[in-house]
Amino acid sequence: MTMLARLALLPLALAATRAPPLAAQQTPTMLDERVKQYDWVRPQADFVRRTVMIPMRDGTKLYTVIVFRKGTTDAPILLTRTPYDADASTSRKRSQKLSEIVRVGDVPFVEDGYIRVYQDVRGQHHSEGDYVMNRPLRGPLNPTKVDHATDAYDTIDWLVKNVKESNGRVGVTGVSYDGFTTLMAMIDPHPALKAAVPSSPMVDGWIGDDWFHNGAFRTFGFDYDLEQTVGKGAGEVPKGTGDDYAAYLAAGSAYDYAHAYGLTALPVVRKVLERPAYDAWWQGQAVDKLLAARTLTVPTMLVVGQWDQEDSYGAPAVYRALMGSGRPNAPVSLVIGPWFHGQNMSDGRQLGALKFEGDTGRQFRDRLMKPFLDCRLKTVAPPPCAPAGVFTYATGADRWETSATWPAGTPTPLYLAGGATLSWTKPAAGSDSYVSDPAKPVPMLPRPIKLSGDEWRTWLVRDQRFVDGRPDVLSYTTPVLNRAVHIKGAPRVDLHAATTGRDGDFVVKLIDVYPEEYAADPTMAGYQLGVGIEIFRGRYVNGFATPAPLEPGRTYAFGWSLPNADHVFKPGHRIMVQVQSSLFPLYDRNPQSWVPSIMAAKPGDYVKATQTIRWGGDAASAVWLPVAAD
Ligand code: PG9
Repeated sequence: MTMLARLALLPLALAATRAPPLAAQQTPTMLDERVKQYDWVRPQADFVRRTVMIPMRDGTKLYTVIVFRKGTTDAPILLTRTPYDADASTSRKRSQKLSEIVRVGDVPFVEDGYIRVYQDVRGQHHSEGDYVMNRPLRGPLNPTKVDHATDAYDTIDWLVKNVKESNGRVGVTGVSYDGFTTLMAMIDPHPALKAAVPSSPMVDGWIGDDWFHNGAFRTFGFDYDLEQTVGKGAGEVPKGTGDDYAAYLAAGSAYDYAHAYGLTALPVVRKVLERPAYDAWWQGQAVDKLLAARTLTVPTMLVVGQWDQEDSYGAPAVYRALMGSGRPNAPVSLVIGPWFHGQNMSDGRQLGALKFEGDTGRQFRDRLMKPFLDCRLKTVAPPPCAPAGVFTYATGADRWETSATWPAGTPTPLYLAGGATLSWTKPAAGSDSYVSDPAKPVPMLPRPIKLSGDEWRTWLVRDQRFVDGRPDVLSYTTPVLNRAVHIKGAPRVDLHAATTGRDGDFVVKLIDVYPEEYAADPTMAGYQLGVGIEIFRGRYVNGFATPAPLEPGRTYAFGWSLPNADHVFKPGHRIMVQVQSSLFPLYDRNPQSWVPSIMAAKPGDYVKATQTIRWGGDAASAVWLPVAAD
């Protein structure tokens, strides 16, 4: 053995002769095999993935992930600011292929040389700072100097100055909360912001987006609050795996439920429970109102799903606000597709039992979203920009349509009438009644109910025959249609109703009834497809900011809109309107006695009430359908 080899063995030899320390003699240890750092992006990857902490104007640094194909230069940036984990948004799979690490909806963009950027919003995941749900615009509701508008501005400024592969032009996009941050970026925007595509944005959480609909509280938000403010994985209220209907009914009021599961410890839960009416706090956050008060400078494509179970209100409301002044200063388009919440950015071939002509999500991205962005963000051979418009998928007819304005139909009354019928002409006066019992609320789905996963995504298109035979659900139906009825807009409910209670909810469903014989797809024979379902909390009949008890026996004219739709009721089908007084457990139960806040009702407050729906004569309940002149 050479001298060198012997020297190399010397330490081992010495160690063998040295008596180990006493502790080692008693507690043998092994090598801790955990590794602190592993970079899953390998040199052979076909993409670049950078993570940076971008400083905001107040010094807070926001974690930002930048991905693009290797070799990219002079490229547009597409930015999303999210509370849903920027890292996860850019590592769908741990892969060395760009098309596998980004989300399905992002593939066409990164494949065509876009720089895709995701950023954790202030206070979430790897970003610094405080997290405030839907952080209001700086001003009366936010005393600080920072909000999502300033954070977007500072982020865009840093990106165009520090990402050398950028061409200096930025688009923002996102779904739901990310649609909200997209809209906020349009307020006092950075000059490099050239286009915005807000999808299913949270716009007005009280009137028609996540927290309430027309004043009726949505219990779905409790799980979300936990996930967003306690931390990832905490997102399920620990109510067990049983029927959500039973769990909420057993708990009592929304406050009782929140208290039972410790949710009142969450500031965001307390904020909502303390504000049942549409007060200045809610009104001050309505993004459509914020945008209507400003001059739009960023070309915008608003997107929503016709069966969006979370934020069906926001995009059409912003469209109305931006178009309200006649012609906005920048192009504004609206897209309504046959989708659940956010499905425009994933597979759009099917929704529940409904099958469409191809992948409508991909069609939207390829034919509408990408051309809208390309023409404004690319500097190398950008295509010409198409005119703004309203692009809707006509369900029932299964075709894309373009309209110059929206709504694109003429309000046409479909009157409730005697014999559980619907009539295009005003009938003679009459009425129907039912007993609404808060102890037996009308379920939103067949039980057992789970307000999560696919059941949650598709509940709006579920066959409504499961409520057949319930005495507290009134159904009114047309004869079989001998011509198509095509609606393009938001049907308007005009319900003349009285209650023996001091308060009451009313739910109206507009339903497409398929023929009992349906050779095209026998599984759809007799299907009762909800085209629009919406609730109205009766105490707000005089105004959302001024709740008041109802006078027992007095007939009120309750008015509200159903979600926007482009739908064709085909010949051979029938139109049905259902009326009921609960939709549980998505909406908390109305006790039907008068209480200051329904969310804090006590067990003794819940009383049965007889609801009387009047039709014809001078109390002609109707659904005003936006009928298109096909
Ligand atoms: N629409 C989602 C949501 C927000 C708030 C409560 C419940 C759901 C979202 O913004 O992601």
